[in-house]
Amino acid sequence: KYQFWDTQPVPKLNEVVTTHGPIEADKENIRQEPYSLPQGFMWDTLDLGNADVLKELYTLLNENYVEDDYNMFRFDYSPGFLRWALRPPGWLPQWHCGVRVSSNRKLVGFISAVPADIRICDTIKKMVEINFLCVHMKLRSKRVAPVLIREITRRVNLEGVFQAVYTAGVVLPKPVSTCRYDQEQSRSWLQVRSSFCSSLQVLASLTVTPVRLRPMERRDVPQVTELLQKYLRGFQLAPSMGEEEVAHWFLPQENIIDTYVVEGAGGVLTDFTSFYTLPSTVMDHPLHRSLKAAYSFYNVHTKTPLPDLMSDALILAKVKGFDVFNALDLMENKVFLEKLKFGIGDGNMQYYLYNWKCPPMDPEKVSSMFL
Ligand code: YNC
Ligand code: MG
Repeated sequence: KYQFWDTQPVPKLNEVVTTHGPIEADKENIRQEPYSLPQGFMWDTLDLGNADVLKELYTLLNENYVEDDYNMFRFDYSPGFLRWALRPPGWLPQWHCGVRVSSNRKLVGFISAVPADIRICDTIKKMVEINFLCVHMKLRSKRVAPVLIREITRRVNLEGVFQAVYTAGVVLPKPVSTCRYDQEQSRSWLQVRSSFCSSLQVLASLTVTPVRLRPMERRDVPQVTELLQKYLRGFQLAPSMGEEEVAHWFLPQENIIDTYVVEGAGGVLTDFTSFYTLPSTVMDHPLHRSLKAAYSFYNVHTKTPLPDLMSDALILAKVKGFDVFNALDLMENKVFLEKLKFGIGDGNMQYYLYNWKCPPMDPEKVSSMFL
């Protein structure tokens, strides 16, 4: 049934997994030559430090990347966001893998890997996160995607890495967990708006009383790292981040990532909340062209109850001009999703591991956020 995926080191869909560990051993000899693309296409490593190249990637994704189930919205990742997402500590240029038309050099395909230490239950593994797989609409259903996946796998294997983590809206062999995503954004938009209305009181008081949250600063990196590491121990699938990674993923950047910390007595940080900016293009709509959406990232609490922390995050997002706030039902999010009257989404986000077997996990045990 799965012509490509049945050849890959992933569990079969109907397989009952009870063990933990790699599916195949690390390879000794890695193929040196790139995989062959169809005639007329060529590989090109994208230099995202070059503004023109970054713009090309932006345009490919803006016109061809993920849409919701009803083809009403398409993600509109900004160039700055893409640079942030694709150049974390340890990034490698050859893992920004593009496909161009040989004759006119038009960019028509892309796949990326970034390094990450991932803990699955009791094992921490050097892995990559695979993201931004995209094939131009005119090139669909021609089996280009499997070539992109094989090629990025080869380039990752060449660096001595043999496991990966990725998410997708589609069901493939075999999800390690299934999270619910609020994909019906127009509905959640209205519902978040009404929950904002009921929060206006709080909003008003926030402007006159000392604000509980303040933007994270560089000096907070050690404390935020410690808070995050401790908190993530409670999950079965989670990244393991040092200070360098935390600085990259959490220090606020305008229109990319927002992180707010709660500072208690003596300068001790007790909680933080973060969300990233990912607008969507509203397709074929005469009035609205773009939906400015915030996506919940990592929220860590030791003192502030999670619903209070998140209600402040919603207010801040509202003040910053976001139309909608989205969250998956993973980690402890269900606690505030219900309380803060989030609309229940009907889309699923599947979490996958490549070349690693482990029993399925409840979304509450998953703490690996994908951009
Ligand atoms: C998908 N999203 O089942 P079978 S998510 C993985 N992820 O294979 P063709 C996918 N595989 O069934 P098209 C997939 N979608 O024969 C489809 N497939 O075994 C499989 N959309 O290939 C599919 N981006 O080229 C089938 O399909 C085979 O032309 C068919 O291209 C697919 O980034 C795609 O949703 C998704 O741009 C590129 O539809 C295209 O349709 C497209 O004939 C819009 O492909 C954008 C979109 C996907 C976002 C993402 C994560 C990707 C993970 C890839 C797997 C990584 C494995 C680990 C590698 C490193 C290992 C190490 C170490
Ligand atoms: Mg294709």
